[in-house]
Amino acid sequence: MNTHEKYIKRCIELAQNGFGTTYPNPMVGSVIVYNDKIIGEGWHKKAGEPHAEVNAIRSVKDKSLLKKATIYVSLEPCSHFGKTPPCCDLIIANEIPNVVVGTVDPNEKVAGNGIKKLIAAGANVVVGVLENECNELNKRFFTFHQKRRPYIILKWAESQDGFLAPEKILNQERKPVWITNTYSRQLVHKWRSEEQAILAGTQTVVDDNPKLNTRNWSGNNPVRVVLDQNNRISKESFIFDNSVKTILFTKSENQFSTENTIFEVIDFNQNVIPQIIAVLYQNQIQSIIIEGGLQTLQSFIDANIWDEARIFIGKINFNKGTTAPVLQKKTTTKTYIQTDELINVRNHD
Ligand code: AOF
Ligand code: ZN
Repeated sequence: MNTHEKYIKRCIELAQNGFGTTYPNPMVGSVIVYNDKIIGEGWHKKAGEPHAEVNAIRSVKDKSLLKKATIYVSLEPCSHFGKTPPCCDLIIANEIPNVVVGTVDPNEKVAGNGIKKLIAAGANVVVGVLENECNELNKRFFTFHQKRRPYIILKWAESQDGFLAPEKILNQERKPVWITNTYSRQLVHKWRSEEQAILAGTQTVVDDNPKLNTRNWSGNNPVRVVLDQNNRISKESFIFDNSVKTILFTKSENQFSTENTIFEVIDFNQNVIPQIIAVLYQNQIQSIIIEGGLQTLQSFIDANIWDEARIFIGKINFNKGTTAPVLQKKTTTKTYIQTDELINVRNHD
């Protein structure tokens, strides 16, 4: 690891302090170095509050050193007036001669303009240090701006023998059968709290009446997104309890939205996935976790519109039942949550 990488790595560490609080802004970290020593550090904490570079510059005690220093930032310094003024202008005003940038800001309001402005002002600018790591840090923000859709995580649990659910026993009330252990279930609630939205298909909601919240983890509840083409979901279901913002995709127009329950009419004769993600994009949703069933998960896979899959394989065997979704396995990592195997697949298409 060379010197630039060492300091950008520190920027990434600092940026991560903002996990969960910077939305809709990205996580950004910055360090200021003079004579191979860090003389200032900062990170972006919250939208509307100062950017990383501002906090880093403010933290430098002897401001006269800035004229000889290097500022490292995990993301290109901004060039626009948003909720806060441009960071480039502050760097230029403080006459910091060297700027090292992890990666270019995908936000079209910036998108290289910050770098151009710094170069035009005479700074030495290096771009693309630990670029992949800096992109990964803000995978949700990057996907949202570059692909104009949320970052999509597919999640399901399957039995040892590859089933999503056991065979339905006719004329008997169907109770949900747990595939995963309690630790995995809590982890799923943590994951839900990390994304802005959660999606479930009609059948899952009809069968399981899920709450789709984070009750086993302290954290934000994601926006609930539910497909209900023919208004089959009972109004008594938890998803209609108004406790969390809920968006329902339906085909009929005679549904009335309330403050927390919003009906969106889409054309179910067309592919629904692009229509859904367009609405999510309009709602500024940068990430979503898709919690099945089979039809919903498989349709995202078939459309190849997904970024990451998190698959639990439990200890249980069903022998018969609903087959789990089929995924072309790509970059895969495996971990274990007690007895459950957890497979993480990234889609790099
Ligand atoms: C930076 N440093 O620490 C962050 C940046 O509304 P504003 O003023 O907060 O601007 C938000 C945009 O600024 C955001 O969408 C992204 O493009 C950039 N974020 N830029 O120079 C930072 N957080
Ligand atoms: Zn900025």
